[in-house]
Amino acid sequence: MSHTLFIADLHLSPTRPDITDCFERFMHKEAINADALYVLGDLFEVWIGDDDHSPFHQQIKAAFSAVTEQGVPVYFIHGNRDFLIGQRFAKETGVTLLNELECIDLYGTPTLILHGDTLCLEDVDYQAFRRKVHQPWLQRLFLCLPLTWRRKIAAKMRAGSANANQQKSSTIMDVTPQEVQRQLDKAGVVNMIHGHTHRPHIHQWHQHGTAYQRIVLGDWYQHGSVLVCRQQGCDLQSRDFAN
Ligand code: OKV
Ligand code: MN
Repeated sequence: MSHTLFIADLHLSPTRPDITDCFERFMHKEAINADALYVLGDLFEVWIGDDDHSPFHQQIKAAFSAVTEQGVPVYFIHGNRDFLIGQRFAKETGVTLLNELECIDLYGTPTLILHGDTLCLEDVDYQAFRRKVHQPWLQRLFLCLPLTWRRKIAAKMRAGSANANQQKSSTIMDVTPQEVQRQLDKAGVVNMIHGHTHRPHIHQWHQHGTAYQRIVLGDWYQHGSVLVCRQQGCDLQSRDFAN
């Protein structure tokens, strides 16, 4: 019983070798020594199907295989970008896919883990987009298309969304506090870990005399961001790209 690692929002892509290098270093040097690794979504900037076997994807998958083959359990929750990661990816890497909301036992502390996009109810455009692309029939249809078509459709969708996001205020992009409380109360726990908002912080508050904690993971845009949890508690840390 040593420590458990959490990461999210790496947004890995072939255009950012600095992030990829930092991630590979993290996997080979750190994840290998952990009790478990949880990836809470948006590992990839783009995911259009497990059949996309580009050299870049093979390289990232190899990093996961190396860790799982050493006996370290690796768990993955979908983000809003890589929600199409499927059982084929899981089989190729040894990673276990989890549901969008899970309650885990973190050294005796029940903890709710999720990507975090489902907490941002004020971003109504995104919630509508999510409902659409999470329809199983639409996903099956999309995955039947040739990879070249899927690449084109995905690029068009990303270009459209980059435009829309420039207009949105920071409150709209953050979590809805009432939804955080509702999810915790529904699960009957007082601890939550998520990513998505790119605002790393350990929030603590009281409600009706009960102490609550919500840990937000950071993104990997300017440095790596890692949550290290032990029996005694959790620590939000960063990792330099240059090393
Ligand atoms: C991921 C986001 C693009 C946000 C398309 C059905 C449909 C899946 C898809 C295509 C796009 C993921 C898979 C991507 C996230 C965007 C733009 C905005 C806000 C269909 C199922 F509808 F075409 F049939 N996609 N890609 N966005 O490029 O990775 O999260 S993506
Ligand atoms: Mn996200």
